[in-house]
Amino acid sequence: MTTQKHDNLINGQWVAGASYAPNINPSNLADVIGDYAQADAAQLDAAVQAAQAAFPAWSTGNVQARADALDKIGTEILARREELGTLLAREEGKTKPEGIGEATRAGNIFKFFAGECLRLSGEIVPSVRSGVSVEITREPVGVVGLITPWNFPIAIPAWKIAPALAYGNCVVLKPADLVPGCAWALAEIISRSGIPAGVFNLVMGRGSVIGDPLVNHPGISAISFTGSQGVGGRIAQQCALNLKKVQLEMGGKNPQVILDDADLAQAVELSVQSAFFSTGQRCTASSRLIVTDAIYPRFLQAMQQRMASLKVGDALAAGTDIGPVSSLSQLEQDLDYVAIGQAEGAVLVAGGQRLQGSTEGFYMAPALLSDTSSAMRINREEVFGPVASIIRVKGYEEALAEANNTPFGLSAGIATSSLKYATHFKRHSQAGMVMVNLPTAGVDYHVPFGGRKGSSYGAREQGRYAQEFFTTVKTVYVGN
Ligand code: UN1
Repeated sequence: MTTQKHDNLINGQWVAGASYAPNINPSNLADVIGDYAQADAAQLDAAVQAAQAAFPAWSTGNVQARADALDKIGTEILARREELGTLLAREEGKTKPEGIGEATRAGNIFKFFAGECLRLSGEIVPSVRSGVSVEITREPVGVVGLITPWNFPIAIPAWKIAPALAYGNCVVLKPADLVPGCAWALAEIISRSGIPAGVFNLVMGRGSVIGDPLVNHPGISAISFTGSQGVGGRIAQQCALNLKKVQLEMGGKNPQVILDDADLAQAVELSVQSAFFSTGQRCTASSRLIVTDAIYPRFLQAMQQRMASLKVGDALAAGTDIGPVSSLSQLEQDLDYVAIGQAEGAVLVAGGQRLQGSTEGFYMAPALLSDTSSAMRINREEVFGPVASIIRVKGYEEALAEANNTPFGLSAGIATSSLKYATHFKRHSQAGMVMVNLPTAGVDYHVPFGGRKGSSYGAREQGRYAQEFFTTVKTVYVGN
């Protein structure tokens, strides 16, 4: 079988990789999507140099041209959302409707930042000295390195690339090795958008080969990373040593509180959606369901019933609720954590096994563990799969304490009909995003995204707040 070769984009040219790696469909391991270039450190260096050379003209260039290019990219993504969403489902394993939803989000992000090109503003303030005025402006940071994860193969590249370009930076994108297909498709769209050669560069390959050279390259001014806490911590150290700006979005162990006065059907639906849809592979997934005493038996039973009706299968098949896990190593990690939870004393009340599909793939029945406590590893470490645990509590105060009893702090949800508890939770949850009667996962694209504690480091992503990271402030004093 011959597969199409996909090259890196460096200085406006498609450049063959030092080697190629196959991109394999996790729903059907016999389906090879294509071969994708694997860059070496020399190619990475060429990409950074191209971006450096493009920076002076791009960063001071016409903002209408910038806005037009981003708008064109967004328009094409939206027009091709079905095709791109299908590619996404095929390479990552989320369902086709989820893939199309993500492609739509990516298109909308480019449209939003097309508008932001024209809205960047500063301040003019009086000086404390007579005859002097002060201007505060924002300027691009330089060449930014963007390192994106495998679980959102088009939305996360979009939400880093679009603000980077809108605010006048040049980009070197290193997408996750596991899912280069959507990043390549996005790069191909960008390459025809009118953006000058070298402003945007795609360098595919393994983190172990080009990750360190990217982070440590003297031509890179800032790194924006989404991925694991372990890798994020190392990147932060390297950036600190090199005095680079850094933004990290890492894991979550997000609580979903369910109070006695919650609407049961709604609580079950939002728990299933956050814990298991997208195969639980979201940093915003609800992995800890914190349930108060009186509703607990009804909630548990309704969850088991709802989970029994979930259809796990081929991501591209109509009617699939939950696609496969994205890789074998992730599937092994998910199954390991189910066993770790049970060894710690948790009771497996639904799913938790590998499933056979009609094709060979990484299928797993979503797992629910009951009788867990916050001290257990299953409640302290991010699993990143379709695995959730229940923590039973007496009432709201204990629920809030358990929700905050975690090294992470990305998203937190509460299901309640009480204005009093909802209001208290909004203020006292130690998370960057709080959801009232909504799933912890699935966020808007035009408002800040990010967390506290071990979940995030540096400035927020998304919306207008993205300018904190992708610009640097200049204070100008003008004498008369
Ligand atoms: C969402 O829940 O809509 O990697 C987005 C992640 C997050 C994105 C979640 N950065 O899962």
